[in-house]
Amino acid sequence: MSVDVDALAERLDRAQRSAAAVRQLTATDQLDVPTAYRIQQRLVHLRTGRGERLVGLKMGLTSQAKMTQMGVDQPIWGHLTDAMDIDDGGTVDPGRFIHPRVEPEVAFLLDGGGAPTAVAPALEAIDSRYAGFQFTLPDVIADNTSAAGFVIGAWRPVPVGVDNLGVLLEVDGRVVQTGSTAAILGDPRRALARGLDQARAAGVRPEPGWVFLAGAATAAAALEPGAHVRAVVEELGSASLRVAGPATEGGAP
Ligand code: OOG
Ligand code: MG
Repeated sequence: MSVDVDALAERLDRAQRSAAAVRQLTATDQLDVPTAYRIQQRLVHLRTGRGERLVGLKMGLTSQAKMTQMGVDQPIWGHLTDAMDIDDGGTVDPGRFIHPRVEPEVAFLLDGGGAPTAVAPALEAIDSRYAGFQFTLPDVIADNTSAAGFVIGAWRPVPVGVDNLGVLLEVDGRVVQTGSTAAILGDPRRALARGLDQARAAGVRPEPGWVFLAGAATAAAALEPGAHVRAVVEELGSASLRVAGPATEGGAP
């Protein structure tokens, strides 16, 4: 299989930077999973080459709800950089995204060995670089698992069990998704173990202070201009963000 890994990574990188969707890579190139991860590595390398810093890893498609929503049936892993970091309660500019969605997550804080030292409720903004938010397994792996932004709530010590905590996703104060952390491969810590195994096999070593997103427990919701979004995880608390909207643009009330 002869694939121009650099050219495909550059295409996805341009799509992200210009917030303009592209066709699925698999529309023109035959990609297997290992090649797709090589494209992702190259894509992340382009970002770090511009000064972005790696700050963590993520799992995706670790719940049945997400696999069903996206029509892809295998967990995947990706990279988080500091450019994706959104303050808890912060406001994001929708102009940086193509067709963003948001989902509730559980985040772990890692020590150098990859062991979790703390846990937090989190939100992930995902934004497929593919038209129609549609992709095959190799496409979404190459696209760094649609990673676009993340919000981490307050860290707290990891409780004995994080495997059966209720999860809510609220948009403008209305609950739009409900679930349980049990939906994340049975236990978010399993997603952590699986993600770290896969990352290490690819030569990625977690650094102390890295964040790990275990994957959404529920389907994602559209992230609309002006929206206020909150994830609530039982026992852990909440994380929120606001999208700048037409009502607040240009300093209007
Ligand atoms: C792929 C990323 C999935 C999750 O938590 O399941 C993901 C996508 O749905 O675009 O981040
Ligand atoms: Mg996610």
